[in-house]
Amino acid sequence: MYLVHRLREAGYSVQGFDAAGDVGGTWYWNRYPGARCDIPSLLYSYSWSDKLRHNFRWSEKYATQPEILEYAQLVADTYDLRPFFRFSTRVESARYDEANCEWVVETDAAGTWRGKYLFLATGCLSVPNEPDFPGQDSFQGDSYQTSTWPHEGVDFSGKRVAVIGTGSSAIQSIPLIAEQAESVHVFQRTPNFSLPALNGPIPEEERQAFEAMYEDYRAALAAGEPGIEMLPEDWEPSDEELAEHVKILWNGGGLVSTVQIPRLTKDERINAAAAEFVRERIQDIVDDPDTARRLTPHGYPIATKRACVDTNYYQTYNLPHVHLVSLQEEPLVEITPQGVKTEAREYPVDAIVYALGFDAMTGALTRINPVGRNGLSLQDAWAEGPTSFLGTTVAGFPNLFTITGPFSPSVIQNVILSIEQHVDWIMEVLARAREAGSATIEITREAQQQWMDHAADEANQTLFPQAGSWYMGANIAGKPRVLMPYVGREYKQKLDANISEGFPGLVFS
Ligand code: NA7
Repeated sequence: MYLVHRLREAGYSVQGFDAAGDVGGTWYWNRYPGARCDIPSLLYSYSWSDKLRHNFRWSEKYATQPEILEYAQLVADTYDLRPFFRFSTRVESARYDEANCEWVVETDAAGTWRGKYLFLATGCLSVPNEPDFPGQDSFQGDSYQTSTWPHEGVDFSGKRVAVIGTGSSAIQSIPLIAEQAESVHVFQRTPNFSLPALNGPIPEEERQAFEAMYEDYRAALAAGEPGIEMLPEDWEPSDEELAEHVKILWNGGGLVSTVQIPRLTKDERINAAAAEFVRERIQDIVDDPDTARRLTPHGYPIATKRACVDTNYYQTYNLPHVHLVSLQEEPLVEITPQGVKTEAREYPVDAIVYALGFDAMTGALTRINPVGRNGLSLQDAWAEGPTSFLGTTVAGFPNLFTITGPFSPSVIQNVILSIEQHVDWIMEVLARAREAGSATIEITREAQQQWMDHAADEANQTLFPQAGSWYMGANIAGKPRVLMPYVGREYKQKLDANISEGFPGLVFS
């Protein structure tokens, strides 16, 4: 929406397509009970519009899906953006017409379109990891996916429910499903670290304090700084100081991440202390020692799979009708007409909730599979793993830009911020092309390789590669293993330098 707004302001004609029935992206689709953002809502807002800021009042520290959707709708209404989109329209393919320097886009519901530029703003977590269990079609009860939840909601009252998966979506929804259901069986493949959200209404003084520092906050973001108070990167706490710091964060409902704990995903000692603290809390909270043991994550550093933020997740396992099944101890064999069968036994249920995650960061791009110069498709270009320059453009694909593409920090930082950074950079690039009268804009393979080498360098200084996470593409069979988010610290500075140095690496012709 921000891109369309900027393009229109700059006098371009623009046509948007979205498979969804309305604006909202992730917040349009993910309507499962408990769906929330795990970035504080005051920060999860566009910074480019004071009008929006003044016209919307976030009610809680972490916003619910309905409230974020409402915000997205307000953006569309305020800037009258809907007329620029064709909704319920899926882009099926895109091909670069070299002779005319244009992209040709085929849709399922709105025919074929041509445009000089193609922007893929298709989201990082938008293609569901579809369930593919033997026998699943034979199941006689109701099946749901968290990522494509029925708009009318689901009533689980009196139902025996199975939830498969224990990522963020499951961890948010299980406590609420358990409030309704007769019984819940959670099928867990890998235990996750989850941290208490301590969510609640935003206190008035906090709201005012944020307002008071807002201009400074924006200025900091514009300079590529975090805009919120942080410990210095070279913080070297003693073991005692570290333990105390982690405890304060936990008790204060602070999301444990590199924002609050410097070098959490780089320094083994710091990471181990934080991980151990959370493991101990799981033992404290969960009454049944065997359930606590199975819920306790081991074998990968904390925050190298995205840490979850929850309300009463571990506590829910103390309810007599909630049961944890470890698929490490009893692998899932099949879905039967009656329920879920593991190597140990069959669990009869009335409903199955699949919370299996997404083909993250690249899934939506490779499904459109744009075909660029010399007939090279994105799937072929990425056969060995994705590539990009700054996460915004790909060599061999002139005039194509990605918003929050691989090798940008989008899913590591606040994604709203990434979106703004990408759109702002793209608008600068387009202005330059317009000024020069260029028909094409294309990144060189050398510049792209330099960015990839730099991104790999940054990745290798972290603990992220130690986890089989969606960050690494490890959750999708056959997907190349590479850390897809850019984890360097000075991303905005790199975008700005590219602009101020006259777009090195980009060829305008
Ligand atoms: P996630 O975090 O990718 O979680 C998916 C869960 O589903 C995770 O526990 C997986 O186990 C599990 N999974 C996936 N495939 C299977 C199969 N075949 N069998 C059993 N279990 C399976 O997705 P979410 O939607 O919860 O959250 C995505 C992001 O949204 C989140 O990180 C936030 O950024 C917001 P695994 O760990 O792979 O063993």
